[in-house]
Amino acid sequence: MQETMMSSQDLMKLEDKYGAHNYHPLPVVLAKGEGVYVWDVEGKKYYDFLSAYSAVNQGHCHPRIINALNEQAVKLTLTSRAFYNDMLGPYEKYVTEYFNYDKVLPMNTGVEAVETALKICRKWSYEVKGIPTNQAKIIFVSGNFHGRTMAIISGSVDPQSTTGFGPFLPGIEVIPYNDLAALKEALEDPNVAGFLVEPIQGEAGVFVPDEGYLKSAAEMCTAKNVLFIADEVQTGIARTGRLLATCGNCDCNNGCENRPEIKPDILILGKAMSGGVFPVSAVFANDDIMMAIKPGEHGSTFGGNPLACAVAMEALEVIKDEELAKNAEAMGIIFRSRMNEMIEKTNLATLVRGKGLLNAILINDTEESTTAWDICIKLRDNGLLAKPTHGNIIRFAPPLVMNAEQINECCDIIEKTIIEFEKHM
Ligand code: IF1
Repeated sequence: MQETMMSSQDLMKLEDKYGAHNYHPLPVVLAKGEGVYVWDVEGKKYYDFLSAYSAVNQGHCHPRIINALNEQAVKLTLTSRAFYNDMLGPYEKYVTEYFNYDKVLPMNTGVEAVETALKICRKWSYEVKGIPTNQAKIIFVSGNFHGRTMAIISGSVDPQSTTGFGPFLPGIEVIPYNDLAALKEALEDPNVAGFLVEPIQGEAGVFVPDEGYLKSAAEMCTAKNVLFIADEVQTGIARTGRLLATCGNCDCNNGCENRPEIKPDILILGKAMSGGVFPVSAVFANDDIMMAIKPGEHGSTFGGNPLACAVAMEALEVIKDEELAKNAEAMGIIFRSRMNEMIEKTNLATLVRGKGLLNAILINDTEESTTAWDICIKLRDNGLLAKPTHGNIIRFAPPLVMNAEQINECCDIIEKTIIEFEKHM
């Protein structure tokens, strides 16, 4: 196809005319990515501080991952699961050892993996726990984001996710996040099968729960024979400064300094499983749970395809070889320290929070204001791309390959932009 020479404006018009209006992107049109950088069609260079919502943890177009993609792409890309292939078994062995589970059910997108986890949980609850058929309940927490499908939005409390899409899936109960008393009460119901939670709530605005919340929640679930289901689609794969935000007993030698806290009964991963090169997601569980799913009861055309297997194994090797969990931890400490220094100099930013390189700052204005958005437009002009989550919260999540010099330069850009912005308010 002829190399496009269209301008950003022309390309935005094409999307407006021919594409569904299900997004409101920041007005910038990207054409190239490499490591922590992206370039727009006019050739302007930016730091990427969104990483495609933590899918590009290894950096844009990581050469090793692209090479794995290219090598496999000319051999065999897709067989469906109607037949075996020479990549899936080795991949399944690799990732189950990497994350320390008996089995994996390979899918493609994050929401498919969350749906898969809910189905495994329900099936286990009828066949193993003994909940009466069609009575299983799964607990979600308020402020969650697990994707956009009908079952998943049935557990959402965000009007933007739910308005106009009912009726919703029964058997879902929503309790407050970071509230052990609420969980304790909910777990009194003998028909509860599972508890689904993000270790840090990304979309809600990078909400880090109280120290000990996850561990206590997992213990309470175990005591009631309820499955603790961790959605690490966004927090996993080294993003929060350790391999997993729940840091299961993985003994994965991934350079994790932190001792294991909890091991989810069901672990959900996506996004950076492939380094942003190909849709790869996965659901992990031990045999006593995973074997509740029998042949023909669940699957996907592309789930576990040879291309996904090749890309994901290399993407996870990169995480280990480049010690990206450790780097995310170290760069995150610099970032939050610099943001706290900035907060001293401005009334416009009031708080920085996060773990590793999943952080956010609170803008001192109402949720309804456009201030956070307007600041992101100025950040774009100054060569850094970020986007507000809800209203007045800006998420900052660069690729984990960022070094100290780059993170400091980015903090300079953020500080300069916010202080300049405040002067002209
Ligand atoms: C969009 C949000 C982030 C996720 C967690 C499952 C999924 C996601 C914790 C589903 C996906 C993406 C979806 C993407 C924007 C982004 C997002 F703003 F939507 F909420 F990151 F916070 N669990 N999050 O964060 O994975 O099916 O998308 O692969 O919808 O624009 P998916």
